Amino acid sequence: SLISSTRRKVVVGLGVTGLSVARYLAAQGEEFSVVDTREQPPGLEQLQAELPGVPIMLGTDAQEVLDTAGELIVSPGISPAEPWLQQAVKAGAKLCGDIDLFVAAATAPVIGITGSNAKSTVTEMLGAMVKAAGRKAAVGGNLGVPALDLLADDVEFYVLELSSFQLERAGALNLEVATVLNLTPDHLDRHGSMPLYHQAKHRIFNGCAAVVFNVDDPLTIPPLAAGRRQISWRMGEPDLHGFGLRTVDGEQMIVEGFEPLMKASEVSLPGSHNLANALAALALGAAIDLPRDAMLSVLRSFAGLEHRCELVLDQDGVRWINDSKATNVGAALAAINGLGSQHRLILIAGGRDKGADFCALQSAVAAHCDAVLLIGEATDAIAKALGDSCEKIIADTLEKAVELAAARAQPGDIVVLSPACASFDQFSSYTARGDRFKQLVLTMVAS
Ligand code: UMA
Ligand code: ADP
Repeated sequence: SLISSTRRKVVVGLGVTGLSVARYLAAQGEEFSVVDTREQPPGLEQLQAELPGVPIMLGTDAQEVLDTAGELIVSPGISPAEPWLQQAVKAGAKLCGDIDLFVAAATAPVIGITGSNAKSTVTEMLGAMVKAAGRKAAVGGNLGVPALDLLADDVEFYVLELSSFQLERAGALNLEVATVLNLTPDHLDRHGSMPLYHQAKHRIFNGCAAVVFNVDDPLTIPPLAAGRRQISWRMGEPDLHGFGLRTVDGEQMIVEGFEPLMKASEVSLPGSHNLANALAALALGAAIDLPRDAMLSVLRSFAGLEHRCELVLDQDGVRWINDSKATNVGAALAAINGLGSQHRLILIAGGRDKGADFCALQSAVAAHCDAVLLIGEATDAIAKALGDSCEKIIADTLEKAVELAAARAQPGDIVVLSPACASFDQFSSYTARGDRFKQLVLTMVAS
């Protein structure tokens, strides 16, 4: 409208995203200002050094700037439901996110990947597949490099991990390929309910050309897929043109329709949850017509990401595994079921509760865990939810948990940090938590 075109753009929230938005707007020659509710937001010094002329307002006195803005480009860290944002929207400002600016500027096809878990793993797998096919991929978004910092003329495919926070404020993204990998409860403290969380995730499908989904999981299937290219996968015999698993001559094979592609046992990453990830990556690669050989070679060699079921130490028959990235119940369940089918587990869990239902852990813990060592704020909630399904030990800190686990572990056991919680009660991030775990194991346990 006339009003919004004469009003200013305002970057709301600095941090990694706000900085990338500021850089992009400055490169476009746009006038804009930056606001952040924090007095010392991350990225402040960098912004002042890189773009010295940009007006910055910190703290709580920015309401007038917000109310008179044309467009608010809001960081994923801030809920659009904040009253001060809603007031600005009522006063005439349009609200969007960095991904809206990104898709408007990108000239190569964009593949968007969301889900409660496995986003980073599948995003990196698909990126590696594009590269193995000899094509130039730019990989980032919610993981690694923020989307707008990826923009470059020579990119052939953008592979983006997208979070529910990024999607809830996005308009029609018109992606080349979009997928929701899986949907289990997470971030309910922010989204309020599963239906609202589901709705935020499914915004990824708005206007997309092709969809990839798990036929067995209704929560991954877009309601209005007609007219779009559809490629499905499932952890079992697939649809005629989908990807899945079939037993051929006694051997479990990854297949496309009826055609065997490779042995499932050749997939480099451990656990059945990673077979699901392999199938999703294949379906995404097929949606952009990548050559099959390139995709399969990546599945055979992919090294996996740090902090996701990462082997730290294998000593005296005990394996120590860092799965600090398991910040919700669904991810912890994947680790317990995936690793527990072959080994007795000592599980280290707990941290900041995001409003999760820990009862969902009960049967898997009862089946696979010798003991659960509890740390952090969620200790009581998890202990209560687990009931008498296994031995629970209150460890409070990660250090104490490692000490207790070392005293208890027997040859053949796996000690796994798979917290089912956010890290922010005791650590600055899940990476800091995982790094600390590895350091403790390597100093207190390794000989
Ligand atoms: N905040 C304020 N006031 C503000 C702005 C932010 O208080 O004005 C606080 C909020 O509590 C918010 C926190 O700061 O939760 C984080 O915001 P930030 O400015 O530090 O965020 P960025 O640095 O821009 O990082 C964001 C993503 N963070 C979130 O979505 C919370 C990063 O994902 C992402 O990598 C980055 O953009 C680049 O795209 C992190 C994440 O935890 C890794 N994502 C969640 C997840 O994966 O589960 C969704
Ligand atoms: P995201 O980016 O969605 O957080 P990651 O690939 O970083 O996903 O993995 C996050 C957590 O989820 C890790 O603890 C990992 O072990 C677990 N995980 C990996 N694949 C799956 C899956 N298919 N289902 C459930 N959990 C998974």
